[in-house]
Amino acid sequence: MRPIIEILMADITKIEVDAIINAANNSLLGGGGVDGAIHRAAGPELLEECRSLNGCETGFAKITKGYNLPSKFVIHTVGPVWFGGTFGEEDLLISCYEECLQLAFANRAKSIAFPAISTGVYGFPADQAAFIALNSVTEFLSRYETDFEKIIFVAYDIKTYEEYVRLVADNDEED
Ligand code: AR6
Repeated sequence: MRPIIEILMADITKIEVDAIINAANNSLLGGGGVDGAIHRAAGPELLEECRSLNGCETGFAKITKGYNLPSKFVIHTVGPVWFGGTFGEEDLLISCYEECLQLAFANRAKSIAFPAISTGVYGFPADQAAFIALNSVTEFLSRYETDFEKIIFVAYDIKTYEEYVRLVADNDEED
C-alpha cells in the first residue's frame, strides 16, 4: 500500500507523527534552524542521548527518542552544505532521505515528517532540494515494500511550500 503524501506549512516540532527528521550537523549536538527548534522542544534529554551517538557523517542518519516532542522518534540526518552543485551535493541529499526512510522503517515508524533538509543555513537551492526530496521518497517507495502510512513534507516558508505542491501536482498528472 502506498502511503499518503502530505505537504504542510508548519513548525515540525508541533506535528504528531511517529518520527520527525532533524536537519542536523556532523556533531549532532544541536545548532540553529530546525535543529535548534527540535532540541528546544524535546528538552535536554535529547542532547544527552545525542552525546552518546558520536556524531554522524554527511548523508547518513541516526535515531533517538523524541522526549517532550509529540513524535516518538527524531531521526537526525546531516545534509550537505551547498558548494555550487559539483561536490556530490545531490547524491548526499538523496542519501539523507534514503537513510532516514530506512531507519524509520527499521523502527516501525509509520508516519514521518521531513523538513527541507539543507535548504537553510546549508544553502541548497530550495527548488532542487524539493525535487530531490520528492523523488528520493518516491523511488524508495517503488523499490521497497513498506508499511508507511503517511509521509509529510514540511515547509517553513511559502516558496518551499509552493514548490512541493507544484511537484506533487506534476507527479499526479503523470500517474
Ligand atoms: N519547522 C520546520 N522547518 C523549519 C523549522 C521548523 N521549526 N525551522 C527551520 N525550518 P536549517 P540546514 C526550515 O537551516 O540548511 C543548523 O544549525 C528552514 O526554513 O534548519 O540543513 C544545524 O545544526 C529550511 O527550509 O537546516 C546545522 O548546522 C529547513 O528547515 C545546519 O543548521 C532547513 O534549514 C543545517 O542546515
